[in-house]
Amino acid sequence: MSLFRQTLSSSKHIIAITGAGLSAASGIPTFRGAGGMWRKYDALMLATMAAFRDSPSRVWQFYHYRREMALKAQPNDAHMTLARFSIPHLRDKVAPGSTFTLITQNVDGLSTKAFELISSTQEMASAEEPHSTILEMHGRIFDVVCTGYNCRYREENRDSPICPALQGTEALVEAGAMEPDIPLSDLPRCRKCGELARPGVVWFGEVPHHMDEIFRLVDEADLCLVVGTSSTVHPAATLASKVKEHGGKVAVFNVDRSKRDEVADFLFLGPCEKTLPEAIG
Ligand code: BJW
Ligand code: ZN
Repeated sequence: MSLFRQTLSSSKHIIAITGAGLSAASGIPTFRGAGGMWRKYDALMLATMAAFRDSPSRVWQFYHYRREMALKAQPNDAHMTLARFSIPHLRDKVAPGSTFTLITQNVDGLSTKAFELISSTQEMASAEEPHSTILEMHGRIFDVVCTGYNCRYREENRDSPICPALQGTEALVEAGAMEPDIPLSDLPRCRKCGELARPGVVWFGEVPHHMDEIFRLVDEADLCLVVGTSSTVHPAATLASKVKEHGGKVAVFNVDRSKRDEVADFLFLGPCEKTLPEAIG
């Protein structure tokens, strides 16, 4: 820990790459752990355009179920620690003038919510200009995007349920009932042109968001915190190795050993809602 603290205090450009394990303590299931199955489907098999084309009704039920869960979830101590760390005057273990950027694969919005909670407390009252950069590379579960080729209208939508036909379908999951086949016309539609809308997340085969910015940050980072990710999905999986290649340090926070954690200079094994506050809080 003391060696990690020394590295932290001498780092100028710090990034964190976070994954589903960050939100596990908020009650949101990870993709590859227990709960990574939704009904009989592997969650990852539903995160593709092919799955959506095959059954928009099934994929929308999957995302409706997760939207309802995310709407009720609260940030945990790991989100709050990262949010506090993103505010320069609350970040007392690092050099003045250092930067911090949170790059998250999560779509649940809990990192943004944590920052909003910190910003609204007294902790911010005497602060200089708040500085927070959260890059949600796999999009947001509360965004909806038009599938119409000439439209592609995107908007935030936190309605619960997102449309009447999906109401109550989340309860069927627990009951193990057959999934209803909801007609296309009753699924979420674009508010501008009326075409079928899709969840505003990044599926396999699609290009993650903010990649130019992320590659620039990776190139200049001298410390990379890798939090609660299995590091199996590209390009996020190899960003820490790129930091390492140009001489930066890597600290991994995970309950378990994870893929590529051999690049870590520091390995904090345990729930990140405990290890992160100890290390950077
Ligand atoms: C705890 C904990 C606690 C639990 N505390 N820890 C190169 C090689 C091979 C394949 C590819 C490649 N490049 C691209 C690909 C294809 C593909 C890919 O990676 N496939 C793999 C399966 C091999 N990648 C893509 O298609 C990506 N696009 C792309 O690369 O475009 C090209 C391009 C890139 C850059 C510039 C220009 C062009 C897109 C990937 C999109 C992934 N989308 C999903 C779904 C999002 C929507 C949704 O949420 O439904 O994103 S898939 C899913 O996996 C989701 C997650 O963000 C992502 C990562 O999962 P994560 O977060 O790591 O979760 P888990 O469950 O795997 O792990 C949880 C971890 O937490 C575990 O380790 C636990 O131990 C730990 N944990 N509790 C600490 N309390
Ligand atoms: Zn549209």
